[in-house]
Amino acid sequence: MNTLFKLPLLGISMLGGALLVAGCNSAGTAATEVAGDAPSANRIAVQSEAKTDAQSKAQAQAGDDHAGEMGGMKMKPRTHTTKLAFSSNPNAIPVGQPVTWTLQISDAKSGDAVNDFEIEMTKKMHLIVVKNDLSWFNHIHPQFQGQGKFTVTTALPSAGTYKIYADYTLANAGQEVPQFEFATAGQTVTPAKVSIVPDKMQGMWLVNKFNAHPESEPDTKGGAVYEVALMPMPMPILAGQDVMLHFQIRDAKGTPVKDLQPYLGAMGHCVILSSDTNSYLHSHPMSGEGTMSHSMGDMKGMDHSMGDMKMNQSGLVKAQSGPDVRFHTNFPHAGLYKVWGQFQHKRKIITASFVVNVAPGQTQKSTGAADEATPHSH
Ligand SMILES: [Cu+2]
Repeated sequence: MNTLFKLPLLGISMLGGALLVAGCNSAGTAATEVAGDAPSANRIAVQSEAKTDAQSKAQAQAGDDHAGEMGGMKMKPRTHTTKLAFSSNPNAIPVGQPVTWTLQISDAKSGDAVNDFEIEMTKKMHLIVVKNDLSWFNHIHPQFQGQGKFTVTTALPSAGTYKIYADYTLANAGQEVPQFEFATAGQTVTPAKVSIVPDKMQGMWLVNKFNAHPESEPDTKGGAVYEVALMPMPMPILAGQDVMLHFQIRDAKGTPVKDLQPYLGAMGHCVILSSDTNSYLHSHPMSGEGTMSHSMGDMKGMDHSMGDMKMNQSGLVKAQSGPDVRFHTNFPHAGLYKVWGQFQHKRKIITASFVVNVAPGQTQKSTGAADEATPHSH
């Protein structure tokens, strides 16, 4: 696994570059791209040309079950970089009403539509939508319409600034996650005032309760209550070091749920954002290999296949399991992060969120840019 740390570092230094542009298409909806020269009032795009190093590591580690493919993807030369143009109809997005969003992906240099999307976790695009104070989260799947175009119809719960992370993998360029900010109707894009506080440990665990909801409808009330526990290992979490995020899904009374259903081809999904909203990590459950190298007492009797993916050739998971689902990740910087784990039970989605504090790693320097230029191998 150490070899993963020696891979070229791409991307995170590019996250800081925000470019603004507005344009109009013939349908009367405004489109905003990540590259261009005219500023826009309520649209801000932040292009991440490549995944962060931490993402590479998290993905590679999470991808042990198809390590050859993941390894090959990492080494693949980047033949092109894409840009995202976001538009909506209507252009001013009213709160609480379904609006159709269009995400146009094109080659950053030529402007040509990009079409070589690979299917990752059953989808060509995973779109994470957050309010930019990290108080609200959604995970939706725009439909590919051809010619680089994706559309999705979705609603936003309250007025303010939202940020999207369009997570896709290209056959000829690997994974890219352009970010984009926009405001709801009548609002202007305002910088995030994220005031998250770390969840308190209860012994080894962070424990919160959540209501299950229909897929991609986080605001639908009335779902069953679940208790979800998260044990980060080791504690404290250190920047630049591998960490395991061990989730345990329990019912409202605290009884472990042993019949979790696969969700999007995995036993769970874990999305992590830094409190400045710029660092995006998306992790999939660990494979069986090496996952029991830590032997916590509370894991006694745990089936070794729990939380592990058993892929068939079409990449779909067959197993049903629970209550434990474990992810490997690696936080790039010290600071606060919000973690969302998503799991499926009885055809409803449990979105469990926690705030964790990441302490400086041993090799971490004080300047952000330098951190990313220096691989942390211990
Ligand atoms: Cu997804």
